[in-house]
Amino acid sequence: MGMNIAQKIIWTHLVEGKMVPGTQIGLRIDQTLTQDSTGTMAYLQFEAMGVDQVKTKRSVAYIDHNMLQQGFENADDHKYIQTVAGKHGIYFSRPGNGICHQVHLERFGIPGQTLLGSDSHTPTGGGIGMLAIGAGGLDVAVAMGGGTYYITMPKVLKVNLTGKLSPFVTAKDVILEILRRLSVKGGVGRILEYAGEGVATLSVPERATITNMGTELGCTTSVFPSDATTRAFLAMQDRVSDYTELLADPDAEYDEEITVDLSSLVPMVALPHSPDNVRTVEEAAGIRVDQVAIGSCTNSSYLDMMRVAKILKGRRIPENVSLVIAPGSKQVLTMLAKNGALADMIDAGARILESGCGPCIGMGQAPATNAVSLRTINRNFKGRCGTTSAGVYIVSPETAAVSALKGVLTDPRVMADEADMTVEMPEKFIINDNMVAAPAKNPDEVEVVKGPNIKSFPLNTELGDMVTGKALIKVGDNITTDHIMPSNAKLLPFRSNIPYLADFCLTPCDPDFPARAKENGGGFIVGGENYGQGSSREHAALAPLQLNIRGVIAKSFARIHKANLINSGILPLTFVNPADFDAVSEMDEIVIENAVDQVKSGKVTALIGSREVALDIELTEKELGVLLAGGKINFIKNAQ
Ligand code: MIC
Ligand code: SF4
Repeated sequence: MGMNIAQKIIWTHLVEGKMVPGTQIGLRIDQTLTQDSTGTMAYLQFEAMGVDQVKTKRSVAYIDHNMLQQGFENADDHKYIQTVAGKHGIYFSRPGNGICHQVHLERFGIPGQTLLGSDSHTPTGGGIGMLAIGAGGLDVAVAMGGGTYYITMPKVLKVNLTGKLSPFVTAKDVILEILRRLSVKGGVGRILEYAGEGVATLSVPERATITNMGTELGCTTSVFPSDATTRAFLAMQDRVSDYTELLADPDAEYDEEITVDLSSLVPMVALPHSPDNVRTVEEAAGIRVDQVAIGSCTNSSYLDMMRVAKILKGRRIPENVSLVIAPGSKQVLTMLAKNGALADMIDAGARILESGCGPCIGMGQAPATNAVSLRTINRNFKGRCGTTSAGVYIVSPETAAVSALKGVLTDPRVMADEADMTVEMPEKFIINDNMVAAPAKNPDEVEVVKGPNIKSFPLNTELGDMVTGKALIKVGDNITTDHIMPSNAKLLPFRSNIPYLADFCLTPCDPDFPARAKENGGGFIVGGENYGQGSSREHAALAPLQLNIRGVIAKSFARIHKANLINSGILPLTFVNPADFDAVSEMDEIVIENAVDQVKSGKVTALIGSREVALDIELTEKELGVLLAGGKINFIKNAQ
């Protein structure tokens, strides 16, 4: 029987297990990436493992998130990452070089290879046929040390693309349509593999937009074939030698299949406050727009920026709209500067930001009170932009640019006759890697610099037989990591300081949670479906650990967050009967007796208040070992 692309890459990297969905597999990791907001923790953990030089084919440390430097903290973190990278064989992409996913696609990604990144949008690499997976920093640290990466073998969902996109309908609209159909938890336990005649009509940046935002479906990753279009893209990057063809076999089988007809799609928008709250732009048109932000790892490629420039050229942004644009990489920015497109943007009234995540993660450009902000980003969780009362709408760059000009949310097809949208990909991109520092030739001479804001991370202890505590908070469905460990310009500088961050844990849900957790000496969190969706930040597990959280009892978990809880030794328990969730009240006493044996058996009975409640704990063999040891660091230490 033939194989699909996901199976082919898994098969060539399989270290342990069989490719049976739902069972544990171990993968060899070729490449890793980190960014600064998760990177400091990943490198502290890497250092704790005592490995001298990375064992991967290529590891890159990017600085792209914590770019505002209002104090010494971010700058200190950059220095730490630069020195630790240089010492251990890791390439260092300097601040200003661009957003990790965009730069990795341009300069480092290789079809057919595996990439593990400490950022949930690592699947961007699927746009050139990589098996690119987001994970917590500790898992990435282990992979840098040559360790196997364990996951549950996902199902492969074939997304059959037919037809061709119409003018002003974009890759962003494709993924918004899929989110509309499948929801933010529709991808859990799945890899989305794109196939069909429509694939050839999409360029690499367009494919990367789709795989990037596949993350919002909760899937393990998304992947496109590596074909003539991929080859041409790599040639433009002077990297044709990195190309290998990677196609599904004609008789490949898939676990599931959906079809998306590109020809019938129209511009789409995700309304506040969830990426799956999708409507057509036509349905939502007319909403007043205060701010428009174009950029982020989803939509900041040369192609995106050129289309925006074409729309803006010779026109003017009205005075009640603020338009900010952040090109995704130094390469993109340089190209725009040289071909005049940047001048067209500036001329129209756009504010140009440096190449980085910027507004997407609330690092500046927080909108005004009650403002409407149109953004080309991938997630619009409440408060993520820095202003809780603002409504963030997710759209394509075309919809964003046209709406910026009109001052209201507008279907970009109204400009079909006015703007010529033909954008040719360049024959060669401008290549200048002078913002990437190669690892040190003499690692022994590199001194790793740690500023005063870098604090050690909390460590759990091995699982005891009696686990008790109160239900300190009860939250609803789809709680994001932005709720659990908020990120914004005020908090991101403390990503290396868990004790400080812990005081903000779950505060968007309940400002008193950290104080209550401290007063009670820790306890449990109770959640609904898809608890922990969103980011890969392990801070969403480490901050609860700092507050002595022993377990999270939820209806279901998002993949990366569950792995991060396990890595921190926190029990991820699920209700056997979801109705039991309703019966739990905040401050109920929870008692799990005989915890070690119960956890080993996968079935846990807990006394919650006065009721016995049946819980599941679904763990692979490896995860069980990690949890019993009190987290991955302890597990690794015990094995040494
Ligand atoms: C995000 O988009 O939420 C982030 C910030 O890039 C995170 C990483 C982080 O929290 O540092 C992600 O997607 O993993
Ligand atoms: Fe950066 Fe936003 Fe992409 Fe996260 S989603 S990596 S914050 S641009």
